[in-house]
Amino acid sequence: MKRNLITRQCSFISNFFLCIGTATVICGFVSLAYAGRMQDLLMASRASMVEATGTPVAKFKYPQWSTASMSASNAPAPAMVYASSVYSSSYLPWYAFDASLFEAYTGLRWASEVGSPPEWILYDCGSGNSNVAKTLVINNPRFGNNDTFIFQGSNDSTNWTNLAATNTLANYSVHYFYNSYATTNFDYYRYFRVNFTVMPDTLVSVCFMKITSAVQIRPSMTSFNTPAPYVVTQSSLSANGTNQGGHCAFDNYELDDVNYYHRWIATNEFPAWVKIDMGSNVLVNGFGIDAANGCPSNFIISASINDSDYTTLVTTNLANSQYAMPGCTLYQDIVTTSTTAYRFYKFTATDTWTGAAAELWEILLWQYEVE
Ligand SMILES: [Ca+2]
Ligand SMILES: [Ca+2]
Repeated sequence: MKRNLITRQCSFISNFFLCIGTATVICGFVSLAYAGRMQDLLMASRASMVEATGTPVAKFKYPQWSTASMSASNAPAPAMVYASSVYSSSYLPWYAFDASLFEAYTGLRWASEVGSPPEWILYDCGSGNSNVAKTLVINNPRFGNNDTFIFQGSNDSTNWTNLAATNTLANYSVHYFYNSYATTNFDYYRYFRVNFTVMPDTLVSVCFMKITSAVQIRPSMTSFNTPAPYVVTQSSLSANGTNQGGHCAFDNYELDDVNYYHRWIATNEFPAWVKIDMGSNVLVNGFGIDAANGCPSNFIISASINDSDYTTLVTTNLANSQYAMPGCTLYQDIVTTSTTAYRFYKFTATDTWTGAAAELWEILLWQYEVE
């Protein structure tokens, strides 16, 4: 059964992505202007995952999987998202899976009705599909202060197995912060849900969720070198405002109420790059990218063991496309087949869609386990 699942996944990927040589051509795109608002985003077709070539081809212990970027409760098929209740038609469950990170205050989110727990939100992989979940990413809610939840899996949507320990989302004063929770159960399930069992505010609200078979392997950086041994450097820094250093691309914040921006923004010179030193060689074969105004159109992800000799892992060249990628306004997964552990990972923009200074709001580092 697992072989069938892998075959299905590979067939899907091969149909969906076009890979040429060691370069990568991004085949998914979003039909939006970078400055579009959330409503515009919802009209967009979603590029949920981009595959990059690399050598050698990895043999992954579990299929490289993450939840789709939903554009409706049942799109893209066969995935479906639903919940125990909704506050109103303005707070639909699939809004939690629409891949927009930086919308916690005004953007689209799922909200439950006002009532008593439990309330839950459910992702269905679709008939005949099942996957392993190793990480749940969920942002703190705008409403739903200190909600306690349990992450669960099921194959009949009736009998549920706990996949991770019970957790509590932090106070919504930091509701733009998003967290990664590792699971301890690696069985295959069709259904995944987050079941809220304690709701001090009597309702729960979630802007962003992502479930994946990868492990998030970097911490939340609170300065350029905290926590050790991680160190973030950059080619240049804009002098505009605070919280725009390179480490802000690795801080798990999109925005906050006080300082607003938590992003890296360079001066208007190219190439512009931000780099993270992991302190030791670590395998990274998946990247989650999110950017906005200065979204790179020409973008390279490279890696090195000595900070001198760099190997290109991902290259995009979409200078002639208005659909700038990667991660332009929407969170986007980029998956590689790299099996090599590197110490330094570098993210270089050689141009942006608008020609404005390069920005990267958030870079997640994923590791899909290799056999
Ligand atoms: Ca959302
Ligand atoms: Ca950030």
